[in-house]
Amino acid sequence: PAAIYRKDYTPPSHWISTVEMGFDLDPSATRVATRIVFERNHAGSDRTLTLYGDEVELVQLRMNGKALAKRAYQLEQGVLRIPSAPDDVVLEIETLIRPDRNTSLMGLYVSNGNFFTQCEAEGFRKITYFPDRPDVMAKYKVMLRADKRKYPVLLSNGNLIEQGDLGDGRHYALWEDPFKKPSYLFALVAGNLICQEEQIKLQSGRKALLQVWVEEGNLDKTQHAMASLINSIRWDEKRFGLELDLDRFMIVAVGDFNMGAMENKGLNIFNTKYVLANPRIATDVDYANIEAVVGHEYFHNWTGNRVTCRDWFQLSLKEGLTVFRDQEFSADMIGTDSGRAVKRIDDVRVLRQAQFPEDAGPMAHPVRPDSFVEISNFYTVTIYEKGAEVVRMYQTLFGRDGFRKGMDLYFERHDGQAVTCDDFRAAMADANGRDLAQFERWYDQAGTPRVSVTTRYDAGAHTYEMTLVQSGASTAGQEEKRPFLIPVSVGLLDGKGRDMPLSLGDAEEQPTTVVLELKARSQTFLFRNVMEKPVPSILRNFSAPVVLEYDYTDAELAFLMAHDSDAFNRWEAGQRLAMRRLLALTALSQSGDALQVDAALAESFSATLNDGELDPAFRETALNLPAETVVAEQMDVIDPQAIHAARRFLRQSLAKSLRPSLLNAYRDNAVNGPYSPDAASAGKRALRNLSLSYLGELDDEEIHALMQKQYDNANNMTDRMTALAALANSRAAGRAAALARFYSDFEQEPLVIDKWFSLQAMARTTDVAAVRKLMKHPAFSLKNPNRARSLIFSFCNGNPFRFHAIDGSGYEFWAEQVLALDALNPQVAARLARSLDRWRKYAPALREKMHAALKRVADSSRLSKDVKEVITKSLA
Ligand code: HT7
Ligand code: ZN
Repeated sequence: PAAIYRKDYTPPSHWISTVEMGFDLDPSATRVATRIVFERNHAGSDRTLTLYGDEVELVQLRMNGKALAKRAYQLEQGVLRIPSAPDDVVLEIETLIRPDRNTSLMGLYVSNGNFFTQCEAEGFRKITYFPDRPDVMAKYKVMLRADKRKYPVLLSNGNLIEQGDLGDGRHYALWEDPFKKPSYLFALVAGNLICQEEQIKLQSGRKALLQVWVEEGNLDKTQHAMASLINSIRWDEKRFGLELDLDRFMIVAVGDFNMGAMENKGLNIFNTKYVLANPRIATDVDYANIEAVVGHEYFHNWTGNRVTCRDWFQLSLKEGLTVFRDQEFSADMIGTDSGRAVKRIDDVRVLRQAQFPEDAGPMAHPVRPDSFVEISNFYTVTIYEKGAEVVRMYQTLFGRDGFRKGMDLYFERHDGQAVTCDDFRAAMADANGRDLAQFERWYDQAGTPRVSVTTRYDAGAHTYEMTLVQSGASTAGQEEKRPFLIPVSVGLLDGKGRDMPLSLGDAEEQPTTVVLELKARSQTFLFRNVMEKPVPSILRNFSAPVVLEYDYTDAELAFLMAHDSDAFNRWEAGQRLAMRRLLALTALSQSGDALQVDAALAESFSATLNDGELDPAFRETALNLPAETVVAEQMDVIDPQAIHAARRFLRQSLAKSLRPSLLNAYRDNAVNGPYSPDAASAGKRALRNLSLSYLGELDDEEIHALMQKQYDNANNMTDRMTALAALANSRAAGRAAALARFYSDFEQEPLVIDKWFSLQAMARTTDVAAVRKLMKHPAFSLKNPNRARSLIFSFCNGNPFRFHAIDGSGYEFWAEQVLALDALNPQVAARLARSLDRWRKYAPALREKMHAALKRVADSSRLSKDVKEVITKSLA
């Protein structure tokens, strides 16, 4: 399949003023009548009207009132072209589709007997022929007709204008969206659903109706999503002055969904995973994720819907910005400084665990890609998470107020438009009176930059020199990287661990943190009046998405871990220390030498664990060792077995030496009373459960009893799941019984059964044979993305020790599943196809077997373009 290039963008030949659609909903034969009013775009390059269709049967096509003769248009490979179209065109199109056979979950499909749509990025063309591109915006009026008994609820975007009976057991609903939107924001839902609703008063005094729609039986799980929606609305009013522009805002939950959720105008459609929660079924992390995703989709109403993307290369314009907004929202909802830091750490963890490897692998692409084959493959951690870091850097450079000014100008200039990342950057630059030309490179250049720092203290002159050198590794198609503008936030600690007041340049103020702007490849900054040799705290709060290299001694890291006022760097110091030990242990494991660890790390960890001044949530995150996949990225040649052995050994050693403290932390952090997912309670549970998980490494009877007791007495899913995971990874006698009991207790809760599969898929004892056995379980289905992710993805991505079995059985399994999934759902298959991205970095014996598995997939004659793009790039 051919690639599409950003440089080839041309404006559309025609704009659209209105779209009217009529749906006769039937699972096996849905008729869609569409009337589109076009007007010529005089800036367009030619007069050829171009519409796209995908697996739709074209029943009728009329132009300006007359049936269009076959010779008046061309229909080739899903592209319908009407050459020399008049300036004013009214097209009437009738299509026929089969939602019940739609397993791709794009366009109109059926899930558990109800109808749902997913149109981003290019799903609308699976409903009708249309100029399905984001810069063509239009007002929609939509008539839905369906059997009233089976589909009592009929929803679409905007306002409900009219509804009634049709007299033949069918009924109708007419919806009108007052706002112009691109086709990717179109949505309809029809089915047997019920809702929780609330009326709220907006900042301006206007009223809005909020609804959360779910299947019957789930109404006891909508409270948290509703509360999160209200909090999101309030937050956007307060932080950005942005108000809900509709009278009605709906969220609908669906069990079959390719991603997390979708921001369709006024009718957000969500994966059930990000809506349904109550203490019985949801963990603290689920509660936090629901809040973040509800916020994310709501925030898209302005950053994505009111101002949208000109073309899909600009995807990060809405996604990076909206992730940044949801990160800030979640941090503000926690409220405390320490809570904010833990949230920041969690976000950076995701970036390092998923985005850094992507940026160093065969799918590396800039935040604004230059080309793609299949746009669905570009909903990546680079577009989302690195994109959010790029947006965050504006805030780091200009402060919250400067950032807000930039946002205000962006909306003032572009409300109702489809624009580019350049437009966003221009608004930030102009609002703050800055030239941000160099900043464009963050959008254009792939790869994670490295910043190497050296320092020199002059005791006589009381000066401290800090030299920063940036470099970027080459990525596919980009050999040489030009220097970025990198904000590097820095503090200096004195011998007692206090922040020094900083004198830099001619500035009179003496802040304790400064943001150095690194623009050249190499730059030296001079701090004056530095009365003693400091310990530098560099890249505070992770001020830029870079790898920082500084030659800290172990003692300096332990010092920063104990004293840095910047909580992020305090955590970072501990991670660096732990990473050093893990890499050394991995090397020992590879050479067959006895594994040993010195007492220093245990001492630092013990100090953190026992420091009652520190928030439990922070202590938990500080004591969590870098993940095996993060360690892997630090190695030239990845050896998953050695990494696993090293990490396990370190966890066991820490558990042995910290046993009494871990038991104390376990006891002291019990949360009594009814369950609440608030950050303080969740933090205590997190530390308590981390303690249990460390203690679990000891695998002795006393600890088995502790796990079992926690499992038996848990009043919430966080504690229950942690106890079950600990049991599943142990030799405890109650292991099998607990797994069986969990299943029978939650058989009726699909989201909990997903957890049950996932926990087993990631257990140390689960090999490929065990996964194959679990696939035969009656509750398993490849068709449901959540279920496929819970077992297959969890194994391939979350159990590196077993997935990378030296006999290559994991890779054979992977190839089989990619092919099986591809026949059902190419998008989900393409995600799984990414699991072998980094094959070239592995030890030769594994690498060859991975290559064979990749070839096996590549050689299949029926690959979707989604999977083909991933595999082709991996093998290139
Ligand atoms: N903007 C939404 C993207 C999305 C999507 C993309 C491809 C295929 C299915 C999809 N479902 C949702 C999600 C978001 O970022 O809010
Ligand atoms: Zn989004």
